[in-house]
Amino acid sequence: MTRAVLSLGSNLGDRAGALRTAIAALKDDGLVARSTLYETPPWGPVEQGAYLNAVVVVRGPRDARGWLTRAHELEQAAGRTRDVRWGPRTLDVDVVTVTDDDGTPVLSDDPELTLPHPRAHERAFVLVPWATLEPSAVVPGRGRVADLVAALPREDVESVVRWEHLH
Ligand code: PH2
Ligand code: MG
Ligand code: MG
Repeated sequence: MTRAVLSLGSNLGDRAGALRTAIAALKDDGLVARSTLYETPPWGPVEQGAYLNAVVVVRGPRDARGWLTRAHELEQAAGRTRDVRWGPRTLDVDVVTVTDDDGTPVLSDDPELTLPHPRAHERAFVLVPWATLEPSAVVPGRGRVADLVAALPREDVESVVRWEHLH
């Protein structure tokens, strides 16, 4: 068994519907915890609309590669087409960390599945929702989630706004 942290994002079409459908589907995969939905400004070089983001924790019999396969299945089910890097998408599911049952982090420098996710430790749209679920979780080589949030620029943290309770 492994435990995985997944980051979900959408900024095209029915954003909340895409996230909720994916989270519901993950109940069959050992969903342990899910954050609420957050609205977040688009990060990166591409001009695009605001995202809804969420983070989930799952635990199940898959290995790291198996979680990536599951992530891609969920993206496909949401009608994802692979287009511009960092561009708008109906659903993006990224594997952030994977941990063995004895607590050993899975590390990978495979370009198709880098673990831990190479940018998660500096993205408020991952860290802020994650910190609500497991603030003491560690991004291997980077530190505790709560400490990583505390190290972010304040405007980054404030730009990640709880969305679900408003809708
Ligand atoms: N994902 C990206 C690019 N930029 N910005 C936000 N706010 N949230 C995302 O999930 C996101 C992004 C590429 O995967
Ligand atoms: Mg992504
Ligand atoms: Mg992705």
